Amino acid sequence: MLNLTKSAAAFAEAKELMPGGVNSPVRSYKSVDCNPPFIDHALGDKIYDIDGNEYIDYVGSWGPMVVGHAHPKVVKALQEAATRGTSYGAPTCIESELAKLVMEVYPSIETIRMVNSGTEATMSALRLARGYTGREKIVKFIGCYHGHSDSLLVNAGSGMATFGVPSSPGVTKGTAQDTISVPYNDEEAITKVMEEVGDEVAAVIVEPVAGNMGLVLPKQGYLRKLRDLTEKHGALLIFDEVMCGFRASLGGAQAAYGITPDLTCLGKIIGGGLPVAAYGGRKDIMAKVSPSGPVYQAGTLSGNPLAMTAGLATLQIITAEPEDGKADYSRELTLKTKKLLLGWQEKAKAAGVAIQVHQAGSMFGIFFSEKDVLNYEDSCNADQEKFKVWFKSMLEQGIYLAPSQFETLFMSGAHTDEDIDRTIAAAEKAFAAVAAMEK
Ligand code: HOZ
Repeated sequence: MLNLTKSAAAFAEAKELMPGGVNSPVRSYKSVDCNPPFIDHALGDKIYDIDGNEYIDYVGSWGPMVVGHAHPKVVKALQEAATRGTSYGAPTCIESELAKLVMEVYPSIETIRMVNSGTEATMSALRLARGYTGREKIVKFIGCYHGHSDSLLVNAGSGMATFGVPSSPGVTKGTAQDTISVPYNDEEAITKVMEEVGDEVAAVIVEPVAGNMGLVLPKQGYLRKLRDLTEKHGALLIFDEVMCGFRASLGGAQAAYGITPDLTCLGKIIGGGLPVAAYGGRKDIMAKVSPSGPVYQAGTLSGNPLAMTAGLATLQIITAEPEDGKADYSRELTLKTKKLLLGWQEKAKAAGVAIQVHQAGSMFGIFFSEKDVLNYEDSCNADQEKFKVWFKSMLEQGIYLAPSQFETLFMSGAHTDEDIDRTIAAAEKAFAAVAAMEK
């Protein structure tokens, strides 16, 4: 039995200090009815709690830790950078270095603005889309989560789905009425909306690979349809690749599916574990951003030298030319992920438990469902009680997963074949626990 005595005491104290004891809701483990391990440190593929338990980590700080925790190259670069001061609020060369590298990997980004979080990136991209088009409405997809700015907290996924409150109190009717939500992967629904009000729509924003209703992949041709419809109606297409950027493929979903959005939002990996996000895209649109143009957006810690350093060091590792005969970084992660999911499928089948697994490069997810999951409704219909039992069994066995079926799991370069074998073996026991629920 996992000993979480110290974590439980730390959580009790934190609950007196912070709402629900946490600074971001899903971390509270409320949805899986147990106390969260309080983390002491993390290294490579592993994360360690204050009770001394070691886990193989597939949360990876919810995505950023693509090269594993405390990678020596990232740590060294950060140590050196810290000795030169931690914030200047003034331009630096490293901002341009990171910008250039991101733009090489994302050719659709012709101009970029660095910000501090995915929320800031999507919020700013929407303001820009409205400023550029002179229109007010935006279209988003049910179960997609784009951070917590008011316009986007309507029918949202992630913690909103986990806690069953997909639209938040505090968002004014005026704001909500400019946000139109449409089911994901439903060509007919989006076509109808665009036919009705397309000329008032500033932007269609989408997670091209949806990661916040669990991992849900776009149907073939769906992203092309969004591109065609937005072009037809003069609306901008915004890809929120905060989660799937550098993951669905090195060049994100836009490279994997061959669709060029007008604007892209990036986050997570771009900061290598420090708070960085960015929005960017077509030059003529980005030219509207202050001080080039009138659309205002600013930030004291934007382009922070430590954050830029961690992002640059991380991107340099994942974009490096592979050594002779080796697959490139992203490909390696994809192959490892595939191996893990094949193992899970095999063990689930042997236990007689129906699951659906999804993969996009190094992102992956599991649903306890007989039928495939294509949208938020399907995701809600998956068996969350089974997920809970499975999750707890995995945690007991030292496998650290996101505590909600509405989140995504991530592979890193630090995960080993041994980790994958251990995780498959743990899943076998966890599926047996799920099977036992039915007896
Ligand atoms: N809910 C976010 C991920 N989809 C962030 C979770 C966290 O950092 O607690």
